[in-house]
Amino acid sequence: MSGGHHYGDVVTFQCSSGFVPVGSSERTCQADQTWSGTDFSCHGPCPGEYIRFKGTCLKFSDDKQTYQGANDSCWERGDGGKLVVIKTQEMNDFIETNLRNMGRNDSDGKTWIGLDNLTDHENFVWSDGSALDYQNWAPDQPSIGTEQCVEILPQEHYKWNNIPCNDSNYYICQKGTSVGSAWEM
Ligand SMILES: [Ca+2]
Repeated sequence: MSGGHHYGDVVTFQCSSGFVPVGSSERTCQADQTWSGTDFSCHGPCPGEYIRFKGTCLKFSDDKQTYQGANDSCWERGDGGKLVVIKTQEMNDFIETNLRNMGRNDSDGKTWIGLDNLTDHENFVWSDGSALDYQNWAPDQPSIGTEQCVEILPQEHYKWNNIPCNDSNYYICQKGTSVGSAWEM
């Protein structure tokens, strides 16, 4: 445990003005020498049409594109964004809620996520290069064959399906934010 803290010590954190706190602002040194709660960090504002999810920013497209077109759109018009990487059930639920609120609740609302096997033909890999750990496939997916890109199916309880990459879908871009200092009080 850093900083010479002892069992029972409590530390509180805060962010500089203009930065958004993520994680536990109060953490207690526990008997096993770990801190309670989750890592605390401070994040800058989300740009333009992006909305915040924890320490990251998401943008739900208004238009439909091929998988490659969606990638290009996130990068160029999103000023360096990528197709979304979904690592937790909590993030998957957040995306589902937003799609529902936008009325994307049937097969017209199919939405690309940043998952494909275009580079590694054996495995689906996220757009940030990370491996597929959390998964939310629809029944019998991913199907075998040439369906190399992954979409959310609103009509299948928002679960995932691999599909040919030249289909035209809505898409979700993701950007990180600037990270500010967390001040220990
Ligand atoms: Ca499929």
